[in-house]
Amino acid sequence: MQVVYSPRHLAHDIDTETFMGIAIPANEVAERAERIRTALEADGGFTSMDPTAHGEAPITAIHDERLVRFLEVAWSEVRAQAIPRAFLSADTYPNIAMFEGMSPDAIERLVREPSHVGGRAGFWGLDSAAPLVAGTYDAACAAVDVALTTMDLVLDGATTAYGLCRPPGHHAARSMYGGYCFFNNAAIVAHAIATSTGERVSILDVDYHHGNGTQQIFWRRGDIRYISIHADPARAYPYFLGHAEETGEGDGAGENVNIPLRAGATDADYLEATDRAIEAIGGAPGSIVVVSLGFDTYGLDPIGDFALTTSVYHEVGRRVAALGRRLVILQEGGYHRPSLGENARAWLRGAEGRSFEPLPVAGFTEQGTVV
Ligand code: Q9C
Ligand code: ZN
Repeated sequence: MQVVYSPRHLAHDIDTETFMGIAIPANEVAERAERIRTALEADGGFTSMDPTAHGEAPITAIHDERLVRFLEVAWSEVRAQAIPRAFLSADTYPNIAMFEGMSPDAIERLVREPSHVGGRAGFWGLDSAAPLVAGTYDAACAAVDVALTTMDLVLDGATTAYGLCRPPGHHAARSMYGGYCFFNNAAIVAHAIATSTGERVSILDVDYHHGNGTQQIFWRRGDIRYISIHADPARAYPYFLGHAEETGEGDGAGENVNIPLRAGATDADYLEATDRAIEAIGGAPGSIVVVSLGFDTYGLDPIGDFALTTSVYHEVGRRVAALGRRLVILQEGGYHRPSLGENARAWLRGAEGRSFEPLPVAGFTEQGTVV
């Protein structure tokens, strides 16, 4: 399988995020992508290539151009406004209750983007967990190029291809970044496929978290079906979207399929959910599926609460590929660094119908014992 990778992700050089008012060690770090790259190289069955530049048009086809401009200048504004921080995190977010009683028209006329960069980050941001640094914009643009180059491989005839996107994308909505995501790599690709082929496209999101951004972007669209398996938002980020009752509206009615799972979900629970998701994909025409691939469903993930093992990723990859559709597979989350490479190898080998034999990882076994 071809793997698309760019070292430009290293520019999004993060070591701290904010969580409920305090600074904690960052989860979404460069080591994640490097672990996966190294494991796929060691496998021998994967060929790595650089992305090609696709320009800004595919991004602004999905995102508000003003969000793109904010992300482009945010770090220089932090410096220009002499804000003494190692990364940008918002001051104030516009909670919808702030505007209660105002008409949509009044909100549209009167509420505006502030000039203070802490206010601007609140205007465009979802949460304080997406630290923005000097190289974030360039890395986010590179992740989109990685995703679109992976798409090109599949449009040119590959059955499967994998884009090692970093930063991830599925929490980014049309006019919002957040949840470690800046541009929605999978949504940009799904839209580009639908536009260039005229076919319907399905997105299968198997990250632990609900992809609120992808759901928002395609909520009213009949040409792109979004199917997500994730932690119930009652207990997990992004908290306010991801319920089973969210099924889409207008042309998109019935095209949004959310499958929330309980804490402690096992391999068996996950395979059952996978079969439901596969059935939902099979119910829509089209020959290409975009996979938002996350490994924060793993039992040892520091921010998830599922109990999955490496072997189930092989089986999920196998079942998804058995649909007989071509797969554009894009990396989203997954924060237990020692297991990321093996979990990616397992999933991708499954998707190619190949067997999976675990390779040793220094200092780590699946049970968590240091050897
Ligand atoms: N204690 C993705 O997996 N909340 N994003 C973190 C940490 C934000 C996850 C809380 C989680 C965002 C792409
Ligand atoms: Zn996630």
